[in-house]
Amino acid sequence: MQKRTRMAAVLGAAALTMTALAHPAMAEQATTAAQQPASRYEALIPAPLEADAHQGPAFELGPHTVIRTQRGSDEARQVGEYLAEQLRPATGYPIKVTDRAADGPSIALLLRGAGTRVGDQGYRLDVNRNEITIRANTGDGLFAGVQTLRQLLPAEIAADSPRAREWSVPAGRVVDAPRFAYRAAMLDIARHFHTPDEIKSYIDQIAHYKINYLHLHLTDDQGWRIEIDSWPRLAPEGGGEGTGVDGVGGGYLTKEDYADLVAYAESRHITIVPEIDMPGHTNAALSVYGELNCDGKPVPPRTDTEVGYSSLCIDLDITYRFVEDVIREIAELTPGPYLHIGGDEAHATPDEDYRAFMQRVLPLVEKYGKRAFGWTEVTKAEPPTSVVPQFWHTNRENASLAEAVARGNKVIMSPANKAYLDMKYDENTQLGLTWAGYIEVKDAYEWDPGSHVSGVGEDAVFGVEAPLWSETLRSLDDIEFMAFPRLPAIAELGWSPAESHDWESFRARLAEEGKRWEAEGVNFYRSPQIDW
Ligand code: TNX
Repeated sequence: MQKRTRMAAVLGAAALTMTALAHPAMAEQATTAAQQPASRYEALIPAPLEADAHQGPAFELGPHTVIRTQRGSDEARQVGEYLAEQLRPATGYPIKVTDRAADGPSIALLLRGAGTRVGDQGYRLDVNRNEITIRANTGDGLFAGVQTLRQLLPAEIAADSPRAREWSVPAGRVVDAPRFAYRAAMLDIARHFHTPDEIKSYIDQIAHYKINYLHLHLTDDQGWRIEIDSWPRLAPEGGGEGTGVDGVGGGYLTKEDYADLVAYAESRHITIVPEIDMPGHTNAALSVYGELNCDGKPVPPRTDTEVGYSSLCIDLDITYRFVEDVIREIAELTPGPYLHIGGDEAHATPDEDYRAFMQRVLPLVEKYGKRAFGWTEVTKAEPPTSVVPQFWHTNRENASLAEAVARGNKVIMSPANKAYLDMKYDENTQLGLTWAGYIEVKDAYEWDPGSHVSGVGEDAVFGVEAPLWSETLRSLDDIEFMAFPRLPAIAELGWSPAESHDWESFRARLAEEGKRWEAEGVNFYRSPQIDW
């Protein structure tokens, strides 16, 4: 059977269900059977552009398997080393990486012959008995292909110690490329600090779903979490012990920590987008440096979860010296092209002041070589078209955003009632908030970024992002519980073709993915919507 596409699997499932209806005795068994993807090519998350399982023998990963990377390419070599690291613990095999011809069974990572269809982030993967070949035009594409390959292996490949079993990859082919170039997760390390190790672990997790940006929310009312040399008390005092929600979220990133995170993310083909939220959400800074307040006096630090009460002082010159220093230092530390300046919920800043502030600050981002992102409200300042508003509201109409799009701005889609990973799943969820409603897995999955907000069509979508705010989150376990399985839903909306969108298919694939999370020890929410 050459052409076993996902569509065929869906039709197959429908046929099975119809048979079950005709024979009630079969119903229970058939429902379970319909849940099983027909092959691992139909279990991929995010769903690829095209995938076919082929008849014929599988590739068997064995003790002599080597990874052969594009001769002379450091990038391919690094992806090869990464893949070897993923395969060694569970198999116990040495998995050598070489750029020479290999005589044994090999996994080839090549930067030629991929074709133009896969673009600069996609890949082509071919599996037969003798060889697995991933071809791409870039290292990013090879890395994406490697994530697919990890999912084609048995779930136990995610275990961290040797498992005695066979490691086969069924024969087949994938041709893949993303719907949107920007696919992100956001982590709030201001409300509760999360350590570099926790952030790295999250980076590893999100990379598996072909997320390619991590937005770090570095500053807020309850904490300032990044060292700034020209304002040296900001981080140690604004991010020290006793800061954070309920006073138990202290900690901050030194510049070395941040640079190390940037490099780690890069090794996972993820670009960091730093956010310094302003002019609201600034109580931490205002509590450390009295001179930033209109009356010159520091405000008391806050550890509650109120929003919208703080504002930088719009009329003071020192405000712009402060903002420029921070933007300059963050831009210098950040190789990625984007810098997020927040701008949300500035309820304590009158509209006219807000516009004046943004009109002075947006050019500073450009001055230091970065493209500015801002939350939806940034559109109130009628920003230049290079500025990317991030839609977070729950309403599907937003006049100011639609006007920005009409002027030419592109938009990041993260509607709070769909994409916010910090909303509770249901009334029984211990962690999380409820202001945007409960978000079960199906709610997170069932929306279309290309038509969600009126006036914001597919062409106006810059990308998709899943924010995780951490008012209620402390540990990595907490982060994982809220992110899985909803993060993969948002990742699929960012990567997979709109035509492939299918809840029944997605929930069946998630059930398979649950086995991987179990093997890996990921703390995920066992949603009753999924037949785990
Ligand atoms: C709203 S959405 C916020 C954050 C909160 C979040 C909690 C947005 C841009 N601002 O300050 O942490 O809700 O869900």
